[in-house]
Amino acid sequence: MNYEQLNDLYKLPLFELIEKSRAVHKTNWPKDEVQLCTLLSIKTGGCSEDCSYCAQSARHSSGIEVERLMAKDAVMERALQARANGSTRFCMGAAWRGVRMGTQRFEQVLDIVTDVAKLGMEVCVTLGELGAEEAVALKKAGVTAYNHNVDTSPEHYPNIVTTHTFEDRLRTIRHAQDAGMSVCCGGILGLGETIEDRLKMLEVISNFNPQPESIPVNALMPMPGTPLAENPQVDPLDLVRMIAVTRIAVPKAKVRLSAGRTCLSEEAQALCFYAGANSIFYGDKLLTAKNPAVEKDRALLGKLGLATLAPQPEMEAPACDEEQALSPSCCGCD
Ligand code: SAM
Ligand code: DTB
Ligand code: SF4
Repeated sequence: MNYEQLNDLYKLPLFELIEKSRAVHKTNWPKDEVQLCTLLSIKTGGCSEDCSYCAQSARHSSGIEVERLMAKDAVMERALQARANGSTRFCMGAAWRGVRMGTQRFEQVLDIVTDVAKLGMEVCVTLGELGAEEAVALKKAGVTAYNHNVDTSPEHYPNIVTTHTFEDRLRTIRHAQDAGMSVCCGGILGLGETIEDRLKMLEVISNFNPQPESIPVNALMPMPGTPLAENPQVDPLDLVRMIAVTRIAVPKAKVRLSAGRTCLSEEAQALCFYAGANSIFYGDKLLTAKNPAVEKDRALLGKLGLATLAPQPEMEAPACDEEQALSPSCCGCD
């Protein structure tokens, strides 16, 4: 969808917008299930990049403890725990600018992925920039999806990050798709962007060909010591609107209600699910920040009568849409 179409949807009275997104949701996700994903930071802090929202950048004084790449046994223990708790997707994050073939740390990550992939959960990794070769190696090791967010509009991106570009992000996403991995790509609300920026970000994401398999919608968790530490909380109803428009623009994606749930009431989260969110991060911790307790989330899903989505570790990545590839609004992929 293009910006004008997204903006026309966004401007609708809220109930009218939600009625539309609900209808799209019901057609594509008739069972009202929620995917549970557990996150683990396998390498924390000390990152060379200057993303102004992130506690893990070495350029900010967030006070988090820098940790080396975790040993495989320790990761396996956490993955088994996640599976026992009912998670169907295990997402491993590393605070790196990127990874390179032939380095010891990348070999170590491939070894970890190979073993985690045997546990029957979907495996997602987010390791920063990837080249074509690295993407192929990750796919071969058993990665289901690669998470790499565009985070905001192309126009606002340089106000948020200066050590890499929006184009760099797109290149990595292209490499992940070319290697046959599903792509998990979304953004953050609350970075001082306008509504126009949010919709321009969604325009880019919805024009990926193939469209992403999942879209995390994060609400900024202002981290002490980062340049955005004093940013105000995102209005929960703006989050609901954004989720509804995302559901309509990318009907088959899992729309993940991601960072920031600790500041959302149960009622606001319920409205997000009703508008089209069908995935959450599950477990008391995100990468460095807090997430609602597992018991609290279980109780919430129980109260709403929402079932959980079964894992599909062998699922095919979404296919390229030939018609979209020929249309003028296509992002230029070939
Ligand atoms: N280094 C990798 C990268 O940049 O893609 C992976 C880790 S990075 C922490 C993954 C995503 O987490 C970011 O793209 C951003 O969307 C989200 N994120 C990071 N810090 C956040 C915060 N304080 N609040 C909300 N979302 C955040
Ligand atoms: C995503 O979009 N959100 C997750 C996951 N992908 C890697 C990360 C959220 C991080 C929140 C801040 C923190 O824990 O430091
Ligand atoms: Fe590093 Fe990723 Fe954080 Fe940016 S978002 S500072 S690349 S860990």
